[in-house]
Amino acid sequence: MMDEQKYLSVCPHDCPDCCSLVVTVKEKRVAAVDGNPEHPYTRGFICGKMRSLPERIYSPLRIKTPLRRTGKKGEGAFQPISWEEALDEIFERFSGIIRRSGAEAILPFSYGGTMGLINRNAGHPFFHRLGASRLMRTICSTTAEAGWDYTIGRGISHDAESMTDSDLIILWGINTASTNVHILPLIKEARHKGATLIVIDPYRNRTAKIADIHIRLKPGTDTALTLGIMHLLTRNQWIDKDYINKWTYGFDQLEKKLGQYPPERVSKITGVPEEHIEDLAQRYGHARAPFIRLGMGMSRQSGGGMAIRTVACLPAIVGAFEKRGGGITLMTGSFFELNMEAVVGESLLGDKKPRMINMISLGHALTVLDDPPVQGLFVYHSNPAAVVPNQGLVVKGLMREDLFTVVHEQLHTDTVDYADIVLPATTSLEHADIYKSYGQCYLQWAEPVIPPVGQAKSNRELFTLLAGRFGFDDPFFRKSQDQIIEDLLSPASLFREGIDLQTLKQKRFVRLNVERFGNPFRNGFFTPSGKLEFYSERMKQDGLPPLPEYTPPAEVSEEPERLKRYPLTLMTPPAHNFLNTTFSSLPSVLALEKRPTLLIHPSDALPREIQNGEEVRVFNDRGECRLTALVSEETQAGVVVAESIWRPKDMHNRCGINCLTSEREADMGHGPTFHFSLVQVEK
Ligand SMILES: Nc1nc2c(c(=O)[nH]1)N[C@H]1C(S)=C(S)[C@@H](COP(=O)(O)OP(=O)(O)OC[C@H]3O[C@@H](n4cnc5c(=O)[nH]c(N)nc54)[C@H](O)[C@@H]3O)O[C@H]1N2
Ligand SMILES: Nc1nc2c(c(=O)[nH]1)N[C@H]1C(S)=C(S)[C@@H](COP(=O)(O)OP(=O)(O)OC[C@H]3O[C@@H](n4cnc5c(=O)[nH]c(N)nc54)[C@H](O)[C@@H]3O)O[C@H]1N2
Ligand SMILES: [Mo]
Repeated sequence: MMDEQKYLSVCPHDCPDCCSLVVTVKEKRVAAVDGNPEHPYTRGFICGKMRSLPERIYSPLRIKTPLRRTGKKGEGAFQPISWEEALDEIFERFSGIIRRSGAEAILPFSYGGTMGLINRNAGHPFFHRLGASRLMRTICSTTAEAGWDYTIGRGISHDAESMTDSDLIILWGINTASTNVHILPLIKEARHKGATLIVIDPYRNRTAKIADIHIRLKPGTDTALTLGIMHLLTRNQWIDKDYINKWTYGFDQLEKKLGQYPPERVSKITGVPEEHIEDLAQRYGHARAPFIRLGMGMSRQSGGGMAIRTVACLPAIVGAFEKRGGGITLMTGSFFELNMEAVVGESLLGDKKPRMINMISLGHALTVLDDPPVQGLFVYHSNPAAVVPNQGLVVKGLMREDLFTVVHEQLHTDTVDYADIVLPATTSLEHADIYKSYGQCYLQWAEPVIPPVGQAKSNRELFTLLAGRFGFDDPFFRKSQDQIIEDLLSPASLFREGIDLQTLKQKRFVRLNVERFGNPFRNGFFTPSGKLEFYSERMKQDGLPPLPEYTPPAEVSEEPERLKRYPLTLMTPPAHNFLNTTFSSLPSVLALEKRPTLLIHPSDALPREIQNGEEVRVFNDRGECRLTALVSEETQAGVVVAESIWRPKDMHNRCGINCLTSEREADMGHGPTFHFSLVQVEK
């Protein structure tokens, strides 16, 4: 009989679902990965991407030994070296840089390859101790979090599982059918009981296709749409006065503003017909328990923080926060109440106050920044050559002969091509870790199910070795894995009551004590006033408008002339079969995703004589991409959509989609504006 065993694990990828996995191992090799049927949120199924994990683990692109560059930067030619040699070289080169220019000339760069708390953060203590420049990790959620925090006070949301009892579900700026599929069974359950599903999105994404109603607004106009809904709710008195009086702050000031947002004006701004705005307000105002699942989409706009904040205000107007099945979810991460210092090690900074560098400005940091210029770059679990905006500038920086670049990776990515030293990384099935989630309420633990492939080492092993090589003898670097977990779990927390190291290791997943249908704000909000803040004094202090207020997309308003050269708005939301760039090099996945495409409306294609299936040039001042046109009414006139992120090396001239996006920061939280770039399209 073939030796076949099943083990539990956890999906490590950057996705709110954080699935519990059942892994089949045959003769020490991973043969299959499935969803755990015992896990209430995973419900026995996983996305297609994760099914291809075995193909990824044993991919011919897998990095199995440390490597030293032999060819030119960007060529991707390397020769194997030993771990000893690699660590020695990193020590020598970094020490030289520190002697010449100080430790701030070294920049760590990491993001979301793994969500495991131990490995994700494993480099932080090392770089803090070194005194390296600090990376502001803004590329994904900080803008949304900032908008939410000003309004609600803390990253706590309703448990998404409670939407099964809602009669009106709104998926707002979120492509659930692709980006967080485990919401679908919850929606199905609610619809079975009669709920209506509304999707609010500039294009007809996979999720809009299964909705009852699709509201197709112009990108970056959610604040105006929401204020228009509020205008109608208050004008028609479809509001919950008692709730507003008891649990909100600044309603009078808000109400005065709402006069500026009648349906006629809102329709002009958003492109949504007046009768659709009226219908939306009517449904929201009359629903028994309306539930909003808010995504990241609108936060990737210049007014993204304000948009998130404004939508977060909406449930308070109708008192939806306290209705069973009603409410709103953005993120659930704060429920876990972990002591992140246990992994992050800020204490190791001591008196040092190294400069902060925003990751979305990596191009600028590598080419313009001075005093000192960045001379050492250490990339781990991220693929900056592909995922960071203004790719042209990023690559210019990575090509610098005087930049010493180390990349710790599982597969040979675009970023690896620019490395001086490459280090092999384990996958989640080869190392242990603890996982929280940003979309559900289960804490999970995973042990390795196979030995490391080749000479791969986990992030934690790598940085423990490096700390040793640099002679850092702080007790922090000698903590055992169990000690780290106990430290993480150390703060007293009602949500985590009864969850300790033993229960976690034994049960593998434990639900937090978050009441499934409860109102997490029943004792108030986490703002200075203890209420939901329509008016925010903190925003005023931070130089932002204290009340919800629409501002047009910055790329247009700052230079209206730009529209003449680049009349189309490009959005770059995630592709169904990729996870950022992870999985985008696997043959089976590429066969499904086919080719990099550009969705373009017939009214924009026609005057440009663009036929369906033709190659087009998409360009602006920052760069140019070649994509295959999909002429379709699934997008609106004036808006083109490139589902992303394809590997730049699979594209013309190695120009990935981020050749077109900008380093511009959104209004709050220093996050990117991936879904608004003005472009021109030509045959
Ligand atoms: N298949 C797949 N799943 C993923 C990922 C992936 O790459 N592929 N990435 C993962 C990661 S890291 C994240 S952060 C999440 C992100 O997943 P989501 O929260 O879904 O966020 P986005 O995909 O950025 O955008 C969602 C939708 O917002 C729309 N949108 C863009 N601009 C606006 C706007 O101004 N207003 C409104 N209302 N909508 C707008 C886009 O068209 C898109 O359909 O997904 C995770 N899951
Ligand atoms: N145009 C555009 N750009 C975007 C977005 C968009 O919507 N549009 N989305 C943005 C978002 S939301 C995000 S979160 C970022 C994501 O940006 P990244 O976090 O850079 O995501 P990935 O491209 O998936 O790259 C992660 C890499 O980590 C590696 N990896 C995985 N696990 C480990 C590990 O344990 N150790 C090490 N050393 N390596 C590991 C994987 O092989 C992979 O190459 O991209 C952003 N970029
Ligand atoms: Mo993300």
